[in-house]
Amino acid sequence: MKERIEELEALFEKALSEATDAAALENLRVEYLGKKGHVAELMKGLRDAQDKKAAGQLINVFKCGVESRIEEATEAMKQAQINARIRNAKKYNPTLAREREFGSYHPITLATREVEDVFISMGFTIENYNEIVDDYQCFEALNIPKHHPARDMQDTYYLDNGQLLKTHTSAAQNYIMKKYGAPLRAIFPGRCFRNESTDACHENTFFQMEGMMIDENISISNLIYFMKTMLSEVFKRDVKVRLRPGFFPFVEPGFELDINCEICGGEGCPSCKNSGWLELCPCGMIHPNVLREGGIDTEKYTGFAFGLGLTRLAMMKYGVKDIRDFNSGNLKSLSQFKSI
Ligand code: FA5
Repeated sequence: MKERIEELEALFEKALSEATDAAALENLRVEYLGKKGHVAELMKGLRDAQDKKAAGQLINVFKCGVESRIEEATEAMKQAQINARIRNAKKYNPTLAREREFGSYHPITLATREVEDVFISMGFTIENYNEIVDDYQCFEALNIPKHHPARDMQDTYYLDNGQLLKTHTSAAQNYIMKKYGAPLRAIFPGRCFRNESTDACHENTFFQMEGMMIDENISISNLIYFMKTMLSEVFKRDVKVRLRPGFFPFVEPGFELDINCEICGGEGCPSCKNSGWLELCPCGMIHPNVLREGGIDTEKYTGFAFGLGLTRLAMMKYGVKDIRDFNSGNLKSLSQFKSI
């Protein structure tokens, strides 16, 4: 009996060391402790043993040993599984927030800030104005009465109450003149809306930056000086521009300031409608009717105004071929501007 138990103990230890999962342990339990297992077989042999008491004690010690070894192995296996799960689980990383990709400024925001910095350094204030305005602000106060043909160039979206989405930042001119009076130097960036078909250089929603300077003895040379300074500071390189006569009812005289297309170098491409030039910043001397409507003494003061196409400026500055990319929400293309 003793030899048989020692033999079974050795076999059991070997099998136990080879058991790698719960199923193998269960098989071992059945093999040794089950109804037809080795312990039951030993108990049967007890009948023939000479010293039944001693043999019974040996079987009992063996049985308890098997039970506790299987229990220990089961516990160890459970613990190993838990440890493996912890090891393989994604670890909490307290520095993760710092490793994450940060968002980036939209290129139009970057361009706006650059232009703002230039004008702030020249004593201009930055003003804000509504996107929803009324007919008076957008047109009538700007010397564009009802049925004036100039309205055709700026169709927009009308609300049921007669208000409209502003077509140009000039819509704030009257409000700002009335707010500050003369003398004044102000710029006011803003989103504009036009009901028109889109192409590589036209959007139905785009940004402009209006600028106004009103003081005594303001002339076209002041206007040209500020436009030149702004462009050289923003582009930080020589850019070719041209000034030509332009008509806007709220300035007299009026000019179109075009930039040589930075995409094709003036050869002609879809970004400049194949003309080699892009209308960028119309400007002019503020019409006396507009000054008067804003409460400015036209005997004493004159002024200039400009309407910079901020979205087009961003196109030219960053080499964006299609204006529609700016509103596309394409993070892949927009996020590359973060380091600029
Ligand atoms: C105006 O909006 C005038 N208010 C500008 C002005 C202000 C003139 C003060 C004189 C004095 P215009 O419609 O041309 O003008 O627009 C001005 C600029 O905005 C254009 O040169 C262009 O750069 C930009 N712009 C106009 N329409 C669009 C459009 N659909 N998509 C993108 N940019 C546009």
